[in-house]
Amino acid sequence: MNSSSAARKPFRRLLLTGAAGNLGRQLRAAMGEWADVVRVTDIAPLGEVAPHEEATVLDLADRDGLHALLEGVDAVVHLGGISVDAPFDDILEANLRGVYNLYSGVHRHGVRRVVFASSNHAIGFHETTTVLDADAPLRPDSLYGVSKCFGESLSRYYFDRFGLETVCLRIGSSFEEPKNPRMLVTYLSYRDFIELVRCSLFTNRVGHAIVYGASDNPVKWWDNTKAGFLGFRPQDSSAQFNHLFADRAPTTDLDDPAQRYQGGPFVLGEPMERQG
Ligand code: NAI
Ligand code: 15L
Repeated sequence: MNSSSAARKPFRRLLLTGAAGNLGRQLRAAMGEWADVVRVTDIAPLGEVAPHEEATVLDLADRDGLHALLEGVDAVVHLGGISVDAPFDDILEANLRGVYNLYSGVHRHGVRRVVFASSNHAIGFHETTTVLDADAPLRPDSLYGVSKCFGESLSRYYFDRFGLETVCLRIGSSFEEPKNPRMLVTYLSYRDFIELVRCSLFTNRVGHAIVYGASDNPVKWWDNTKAGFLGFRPQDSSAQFNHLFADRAPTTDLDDPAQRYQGGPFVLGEPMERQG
């Protein structure tokens, strides 16, 4: 092997949306190992831009702007959008219009694959006493969860109609550490998150896949057997954080909806409208 072929990275150009966010910031360095050029975009400032990065501040609701970013891209990691429950009009622009703009551009520019950050809130109204796999019916727990169901359905349509591949990541709770007892079940370490994205980008032929994003935690609500072809093997576990909640052990008070359902406190919200 000569030195130029040894230096070649697997992808020529990747696009990362939501690059200024919590998980986007974790992924940027890793993506630099995977692609010669990483286009990073967000509505928020993108901070220091590495030599391999091309940075654009953009609202996902700007269809023409987003389409321009998709030209010449091999694959997209779509993390951008509102990441908690919010008024309908905000969800509409960032998560519904945003994901439509993405897929219309991906199709137009012949991009081969999308890794879509869905969420456990797409299935949050399933009970905590059940274990779900990729075929579990959607049961969103919030307008936010509904927007993730829309993204999953839209990606399914683009796969069935055009063969455009997507891996939908139903991410649990990916933070530095669990913030409450529920997250001992839903915790996904940053290292495991990066590995899940890597598997989703590098596996040959994924079709349209649903995979749950959780570390190898002691208690599990999700079974990834049907996504086994991705080869995702979490390395971390929330067990190391048990001591944080020693005085607040997870309970299963089925009279409390926030404990009865997997979505936790999200199930107690109500559809919101923007004031003024
Ligand atoms: P985050 O809120 O930190 O990052 C989302 C990013 O999207 C932000 O930087 C924000 O500025 C950007 N954004 C919002 N509206 C936008 C718009 N209209 N146009 C362009 N950019 C916009 O969230 P985080 O934790 O990084 O999550 C990333 C993705 O993963 C999100 O889609 C979230 O729904 C999903 N997810 C995250 C989980 C977690 O535990 N971190 C759990 C489940 C899903
Ligand atoms: C999500 O979808 C959110 O983006 C994140 O902020 C957490 O709330 C997470 O789910 C969770 O369920 O803990």
